Amino acid sequence: MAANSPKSLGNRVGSVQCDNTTLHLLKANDFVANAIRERLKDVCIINVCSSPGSGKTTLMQETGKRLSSEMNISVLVGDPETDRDAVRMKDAGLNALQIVTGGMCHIEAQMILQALDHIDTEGIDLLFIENVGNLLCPSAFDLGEDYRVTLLATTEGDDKPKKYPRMFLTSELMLVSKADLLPYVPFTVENVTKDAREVNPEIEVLTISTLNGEGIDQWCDWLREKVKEKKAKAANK
Ligand SMILES: Nc1nc2c(ncn2[C@@H]2O[C@H](COP(=O)(O)OP(=O)(O)O)[C@@H](O)[C@H]2O)c(=O)[nH]1
Ligand SMILES: [Mg+2]
Repeated sequence: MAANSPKSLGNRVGSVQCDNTTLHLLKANDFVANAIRERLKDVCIINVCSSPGSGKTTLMQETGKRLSSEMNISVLVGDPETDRDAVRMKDAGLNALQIVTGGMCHIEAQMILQALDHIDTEGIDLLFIENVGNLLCPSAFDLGEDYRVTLLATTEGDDKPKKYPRMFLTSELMLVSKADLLPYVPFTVENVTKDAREVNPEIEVLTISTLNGEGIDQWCDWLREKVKEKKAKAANK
């Protein structure tokens, strides 16, 4: 860090640009991520990210209810401790395996590769990876996914895409979740979409609520399309 660290600034508000010392670790991660892609050539892999509590597990449960009859879905879910989310998803009829990261704030590709040895990958159409709740660290780790989907709940404030730009820059889709709460919170979908697109002009945006069903049909259609595309791509190779 530069000599004029925050301490030397006294109590003044400021910002310090830190050197990135993790690049070599990420190269190793990317190598494993490519091995995952190679192994699951015809499986559509979706890395689902967000802060804790934005509604990832609830969305997986709802998606399972709607799509399990037409495709084979499995979920790998990461949390620092407990298997609570995997239990919730199994109760909803999904094949789910918990990855306990032992306190780590993100999932790394090697954790996915290890987990794959514990699930039957034969015939899977769609593999969800529910990442550890965190808008920062998971953004740096490629898990071999085809798409990264980031939820941002209306209760979190519409200023997050610019504060955590890498998460939104590396996501193909932003789901504005808990839309049922929009009448009660200071959050506008227009502002969050504008900020997210200034970070990543390509990002798609969908507004959803698992409570009242808003946007869930569109979300399921998006998934159907991506699964179809992945299978077509694998068949053409
Ligand atoms: N109002 C509202 N609450 C939701 C919605 N989706 C999830 N929740 C609630 O938000 C809390 C956190 O959800 P969860 O799925 O565990 O979030 P995760 O930590 O991102 O996996 C739970 O109490 C859910 O019932 C939604 O669409 N609307
Ligand atoms: Mg969860």
